[in-house]
Amino acid sequence: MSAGQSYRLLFVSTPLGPLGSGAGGGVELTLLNMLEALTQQGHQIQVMAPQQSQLPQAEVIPVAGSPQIPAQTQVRHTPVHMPENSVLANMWLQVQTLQSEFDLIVNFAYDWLPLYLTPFLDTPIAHLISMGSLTDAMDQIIGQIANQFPHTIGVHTQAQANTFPFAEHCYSVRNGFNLDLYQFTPNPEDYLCWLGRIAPEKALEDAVAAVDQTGQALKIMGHIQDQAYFDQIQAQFPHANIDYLGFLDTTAMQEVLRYSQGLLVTPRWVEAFGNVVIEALACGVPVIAYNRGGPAEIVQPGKTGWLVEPDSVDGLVAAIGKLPEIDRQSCRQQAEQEYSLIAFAQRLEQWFAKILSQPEQ
Ligand code: HBI
Repeated sequence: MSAGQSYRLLFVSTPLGPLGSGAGGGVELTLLNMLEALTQQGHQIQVMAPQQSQLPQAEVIPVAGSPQIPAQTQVRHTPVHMPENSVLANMWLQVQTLQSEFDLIVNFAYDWLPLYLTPFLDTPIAHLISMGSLTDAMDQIIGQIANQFPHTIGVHTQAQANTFPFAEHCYSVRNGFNLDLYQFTPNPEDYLCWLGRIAPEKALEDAVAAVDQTGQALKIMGHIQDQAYFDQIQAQFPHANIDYLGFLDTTAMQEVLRYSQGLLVTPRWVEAFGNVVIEALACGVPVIAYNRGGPAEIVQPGKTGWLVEPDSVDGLVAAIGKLPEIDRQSCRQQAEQEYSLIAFAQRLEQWFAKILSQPEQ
């Protein structure tokens, strides 16, 4: 139990698909980590999510209906989509009925409707915005709620906030992980790792180009979102020593990651956070990252890894040569100090207290 207030919280999940299906991407892991972190602190949480959701330690309020279209598939001027029998609309109709049982509602959807409905509901809503700026319609409605309900727009990093015109109205809660799942490893083997969705915005080709020069092995894990893109990389670097291991669950993934000399993080776009960076640090694995987006706010150059000029393969090669200078214990320590579940819970409690201390609208 935290020293302060114990909250009754309603988590309203992403409408992309059932929890546990992977359809919700990174935000599923964030919801589970928040649920564990805040439950440990004594708060009472209920989760509302699309039917067939699986949740280990909490009951789910299941909701039927059609999923939303993933926002990443949209462009600046794409209009707001609402399918027939929308699960998102069905969820928020139920929220209206249940709202008086809770002190605060936490919205996990990157969608227009929950933001638009905020002034229509009595219970305050904390919106956890899980990606950077993607469309004009979302920017407009998030900005409107950010102005009308101060401190209610939560983000993971300042870099993510800076993609929005209302950056100064965003409240950064960073993220948090169950570090018990990651085993610190003092002595690495002779290979590097690359983790993530295999898609152009993740620029896997730069990591392959770097190890093609250094000669080290590169173990690759993650979901192949674009097979043609992956095939093209392998054709371009036929002699690179790469080993694709598939999409593994956390336990199996960290069993490979923990023995690597370092993790290469090569985003072409502004990563809102960069979960894989924390997962590496938690194993004691130094991180080499392009100096852009969320990863650039996490890696401490010379202490827990190296930041490289964005899109510079030569920069990656030079940093790989400097990995032995990093003390792997420092990497684990940074994860424990800043990204543990208890550190995350404290940031979340401060965020909620700030929202609930606002005068009634
Ligand atoms: N798209 N429409 C929509 N709604 C979401 O909640 C959503 C999304 N795309 C991706 C996504 N959520 C999460 O995978 C990321 O925010 C992490």
